[in-house]
Amino acid sequence: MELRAPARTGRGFARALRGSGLSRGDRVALFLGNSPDFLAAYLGTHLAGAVVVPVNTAYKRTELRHIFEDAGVRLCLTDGERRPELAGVRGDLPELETVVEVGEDLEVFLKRAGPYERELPGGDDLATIAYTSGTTGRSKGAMLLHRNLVANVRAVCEAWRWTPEDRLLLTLPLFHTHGLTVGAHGTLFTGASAELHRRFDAGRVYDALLAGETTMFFGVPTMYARLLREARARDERPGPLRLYVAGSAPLSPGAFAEFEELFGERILERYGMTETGMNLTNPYHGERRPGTVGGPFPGQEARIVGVKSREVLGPEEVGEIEVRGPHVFAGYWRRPDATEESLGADGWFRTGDLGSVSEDGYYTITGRAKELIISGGYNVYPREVEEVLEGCPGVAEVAVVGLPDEEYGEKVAAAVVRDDPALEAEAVVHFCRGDLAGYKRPREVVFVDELPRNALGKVQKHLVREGS
Ligand code: MLC
Ligand code: AMP
Repeated sequence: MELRAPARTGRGFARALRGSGLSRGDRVALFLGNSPDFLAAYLGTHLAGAVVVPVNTAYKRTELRHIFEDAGVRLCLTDGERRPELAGVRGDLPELETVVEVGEDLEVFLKRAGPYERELPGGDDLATIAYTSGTTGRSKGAMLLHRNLVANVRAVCEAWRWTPEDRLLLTLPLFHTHGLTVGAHGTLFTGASAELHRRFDAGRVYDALLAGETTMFFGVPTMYARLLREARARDERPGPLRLYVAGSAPLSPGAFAEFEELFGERILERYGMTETGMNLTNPYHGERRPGTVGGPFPGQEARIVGVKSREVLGPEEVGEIEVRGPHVFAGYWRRPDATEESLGADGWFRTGDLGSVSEDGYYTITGRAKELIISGGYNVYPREVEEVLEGCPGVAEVAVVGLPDEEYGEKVAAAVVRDDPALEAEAVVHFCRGDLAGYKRPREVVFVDELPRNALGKVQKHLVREGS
């Protein structure tokens, strides 16, 4: 699938939005797989001055209901695969006036062209509400302004020397930061090209790399693990690429070294998040140091502060990573409390990630201050899974933790106290089916007599992890 900036269709989508009575600031959800239609609708929504709400295609009805309700989505573009899931909650969403499915339905929609004057949104206008898992179990909408997105893509293109001659092999999902605001934005911003795949398939990616037209590949560590497996099984090796980038989860130094051995390339690891886009990067020229994420992108700042003291720490001291710059979001949608907790009046954003910085400016992420599981580059907040499992008949208490996993980095595991001795692990996993995306469902369920608690009654997750 060749990705060309779909200007005509983008404008067509903008006109159709206007024709449907949508105005500036209205929310439009994109709940569909990677495709040129996704990108056309994305650009068209922005051209119409409306706000994009990208939705993870694995989401089930509870997740969908929350996001659509919270964002007040008026129109959704979806595809045949996703439509039934959305149909299951449509009745609960009075604000959702229109659902358009790609294909014939979209063609009809595009004919509804309304008056459209070219009036681009301003830098301070809201561009996107990107939902990111929340500590309370409910995901929060990160408000990204047009100027945040522009600052981010400028910094990325400068740091990685992106040029119009580049051709990116883009297999990351477009509904998340990595695929969208790095992969797609960089391509469109520089006027480069991209080969867009519907989904990541290691064999297909390997073949595409062998074909020799790609200059860049971006992936999460799970994708690199699968590419390494593919390489081990094959004799032929891809020629040199200008740039391989890894991020969204930690890349192990072992994978970095094996990749260099088999592919002859040093992966550039970088660090980002939904609220900020890209924050830290290993250098394009210069040493790419395994196990680190390098230093701030151009025009940005980063620092390490004490978790309790909030004082700035020196080299090699572990604390919370804070970042500041024009890429940092404007706060959480309708959540001033959460915004205040994470975004200081001085502009420093508390990432919730722990790390340290070396004397020569390389940051290392050592852990998380927030209770977060990252499985294959997808974030899972234990509380969200616990809230669903607490409703499972036979479950008295539950604690969800992340355990190390070879393929996905971490996997979701649940320790369950049951009040029905006949309750089985499969039933617990099955119970989540309608409510949680597949990657959030526990891969492991252990039954325990009681959950370890401290004197205040709080579950001690590190003990749960050790016991699992
Ligand atoms: C899929 N499955 C997962 C999973 N992905 N399980 C655990 N963790 C995951 N990440 C499960 C599905 O639920 C399904 O199980 C089964 O695996 C097969 O589904 P699939 O769709 O065929 O999966 P697969 O193609 O194998 O997906 C693996 C993957 C994908 C690595 C290609 O997870 C992926 O695209 N990850 C990238 C996520 C990403 O873009 N993150 C960036 C966030 S932005 P079942 O039981 O349901 O049948 C960010 C900021 C930054 O973090 O810095 O970039
Ligand atoms: P998300 O909220 O989905 O945008 O995920 C952002 C989180 O992914 C960050 O807060 C980090 O915990 C994690 N992350 C991103 N890149 C890296 C990386 N290179 N190494 C370790 N963790 C990362």
